[in-house]
Amino acid sequence: MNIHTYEKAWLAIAMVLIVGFIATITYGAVGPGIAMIDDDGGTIDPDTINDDERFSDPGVTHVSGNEYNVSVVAQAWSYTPGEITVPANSTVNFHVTSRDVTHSFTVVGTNVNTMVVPGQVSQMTVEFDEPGEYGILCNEYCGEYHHTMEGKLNVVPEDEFDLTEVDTEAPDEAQLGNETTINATVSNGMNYDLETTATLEIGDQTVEQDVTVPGHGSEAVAFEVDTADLGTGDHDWTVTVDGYEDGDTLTVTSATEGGDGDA
Ligand SMILES: [Cu+2]
Repeated sequence: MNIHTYEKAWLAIAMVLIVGFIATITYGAVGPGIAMIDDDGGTIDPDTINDDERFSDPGVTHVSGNEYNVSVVAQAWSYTPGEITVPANSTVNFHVTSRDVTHSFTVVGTNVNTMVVPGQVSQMTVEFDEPGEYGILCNEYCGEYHHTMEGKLNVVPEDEFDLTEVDTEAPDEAQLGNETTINATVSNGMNYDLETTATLEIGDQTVEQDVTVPGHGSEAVAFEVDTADLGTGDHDWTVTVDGYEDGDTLTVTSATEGGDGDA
């Protein structure tokens, strides 16, 4: 059979186009890591999210090395936590679920964009190389204030990142001459030990205590304060650990006023 040269040329071009179209569609479907929501992340009862260990305390947890888990709960019309901070050069596994209706979890300027369906846990893994700030928003219309549903993702330089927290507990009042205790709890969200120093500043006194906090744990630090050194009056105090601080005011009353009131 004799095929005309132009006919052959057009057949060849048509074949190239067909193969090209199939290739671009295949790349678009699997190349950029786009996936349909499925039950990989597991299911969850939306009514008992607060009791579920994955979401009872949503936020950032250190897995190991430069890998972190971030759990997020979406609800009309906010995300919990509203602000997420992770270090640069990290691999982040997001787990997101909804408390009420269908939302989305979209990190603007990245390819993080998933539907968030009540009863399902959406899961994505993303690498963040450079520090930066990203907006988070909801792409699924979810009610009257849908347009206000937003969050923030901060990718900070590695040396500015940690998961240290400090909480304190102390009496508001003490009687002059008595000892009182200011208790601090230092928690460490990383999975290795944190060796650091807790510093109490009260009046013109500074007391330091070295503390080693186990990975994913917390450690109590007790500061004994002698009120005789402070004198009566209000004394502001702070406990500082690695730039994090918590504090309050201690009122020292004279032995005759206040106190038990049975003078
Ligand atoms: Cu929404």
